[in-house]
Amino acid sequence: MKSFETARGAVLVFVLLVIAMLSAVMVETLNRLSADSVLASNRVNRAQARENAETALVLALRTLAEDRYETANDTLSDDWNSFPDPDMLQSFDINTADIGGTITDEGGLIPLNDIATSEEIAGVFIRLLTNTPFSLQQEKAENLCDAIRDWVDGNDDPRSETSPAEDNFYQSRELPYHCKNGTFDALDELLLVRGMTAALYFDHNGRPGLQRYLTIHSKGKININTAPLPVLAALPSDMEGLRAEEFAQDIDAFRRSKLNKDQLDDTGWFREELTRYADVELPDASLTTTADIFRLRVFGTSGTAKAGINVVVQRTAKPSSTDEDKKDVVFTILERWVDPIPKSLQTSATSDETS
Ligand SMILES: [Ca+2]
Ligand SMILES: [Ca+2]
Repeated sequence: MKSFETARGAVLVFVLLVIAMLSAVMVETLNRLSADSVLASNRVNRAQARENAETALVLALRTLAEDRYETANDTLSDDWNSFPDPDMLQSFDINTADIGGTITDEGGLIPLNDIATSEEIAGVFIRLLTNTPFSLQQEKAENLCDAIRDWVDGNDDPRSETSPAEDNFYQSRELPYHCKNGTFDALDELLLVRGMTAALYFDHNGRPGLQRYLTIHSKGKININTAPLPVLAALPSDMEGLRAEEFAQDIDAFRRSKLNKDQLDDTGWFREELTRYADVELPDASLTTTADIFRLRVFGTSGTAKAGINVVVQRTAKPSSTDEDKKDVVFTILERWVDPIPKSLQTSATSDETS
């Protein structure tokens, strides 16, 4: 009897062991299954987020296409500056939480390559450097401007005696490289130029970086209707410090009002509208009130996934050859990159200057 009970006890222990092992296997399997399904749902979310970002891009281009024939000027009260329009999203049955982004006019920025060839643009650049928030000494600002001109010009004669920036200088560095003697192909190239530091170029201790105010895409002219405040303040050649800042704020307040949009067609509009600035000296030949190159920073979300696309496009009007009333717009992509969006670029240069 006793041996029977012992045997039964042994069987029971064995069965319990088997059940315990099976449960462990099942728990393990279940864990793996749920991990797999989390992975799968993450993958689905990421793909959906990317698709939403592409949708955002299409809607941004549509917004710019519709704007092209609306008015003769391009200003901050245009629809593209408040992208995405909730009504447009609703008409396409798109959830406002799924897409977003900003559209900014590259033409509001200082065209980097023109610093080398235009006295007017070079003057604006130097004033940008000496005004707040950069507050560089005049000599340092002029040397940096000279170094940019030497970087682009085809010769090896340095413009500055105290801070020469031609091939001899770059060849004598610890890691030598050549002076380009050609135009900038990318904004980051500026980091190779004598006098340019990472602290000046990138956002630093809460101060926006110089890169926010320069462009290689737009050429020759600055749009006075969309230029960020520090660029506006750098326009007058007869103002500096607080007066220049006040000028920029007054211009900005006027140009942002939808009521004033029709007054912003001519580059000298403020001379009539804000008569206290009637005699201000501006680089008139280097100003414009229209835009044709835009930076689109759009994103899509799905669950916890987020995907971003950054594109610079040139907008060209192309009237239809067959139907006079039909007006087409052609977009040429000048630059495009996808995730990850550097944090420093996630807010636009024009919208964060209002404080
Ligand atoms: Ca040169
Ligand atoms: Ca030179």
